[in-house]
Amino acid sequence: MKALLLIDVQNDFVPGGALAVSAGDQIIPLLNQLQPHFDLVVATQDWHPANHKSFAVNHAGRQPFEEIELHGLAQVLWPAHCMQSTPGAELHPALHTNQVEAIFRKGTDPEIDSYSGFYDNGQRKATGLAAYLAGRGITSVYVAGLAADYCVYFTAKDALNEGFETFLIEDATRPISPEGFERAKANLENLGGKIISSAALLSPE
Ligand code: VGL
Ligand code: ZN
Repeated sequence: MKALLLIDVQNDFVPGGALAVSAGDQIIPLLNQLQPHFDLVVATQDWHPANHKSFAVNHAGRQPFEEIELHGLAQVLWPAHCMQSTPGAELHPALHTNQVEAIFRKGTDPEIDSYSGFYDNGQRKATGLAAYLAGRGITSVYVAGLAADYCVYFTAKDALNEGFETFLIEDATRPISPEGFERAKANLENLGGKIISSAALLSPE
């Protein structure tokens, strides 16, 4: 059984949003087209409290995109984004959600960031996504959404660790940094992940 994971397709990650990914909105029609090809569709939602420590504004004298150490982990400081119950945190209105059976929220603990849909960045707490997928009989996971070099990448990495056959749909994602995405793809392939194009799923065999 195959699951499509739609990662953080939220208003703040598209042009005009607080942490806009260049052309991030352009993948949404493809995400909609892909959904009927899967047994299960799940979404994640970055969902931060206003005092989240990944926000530069919560560190005196720090600017967005600086890197610090936070409780022993490297942390990029971000512009405040995806704050709980704000319009920026909502799933993008163009994303079809009728087939989305569950939404996993992450990044709720103010002390630790959470790029992956499976675990926080310190792998301390699980979101329950792995158990949910296993419970639904899923053996293959296809990852798409935003951003390619952060939440999509870390979700795919954890999916591999959790024993799922893992695919990253390269044209159904967009990166914050293109160089970062090139490194991420190479890492995933080294770990046994597969980088594919949506054409492999959409065109009849
Ligand atoms: C993300 C940075 C901070 C993402 C979330 O969805 O890729 N990136 N929070
Ligand atoms: Zn975030």
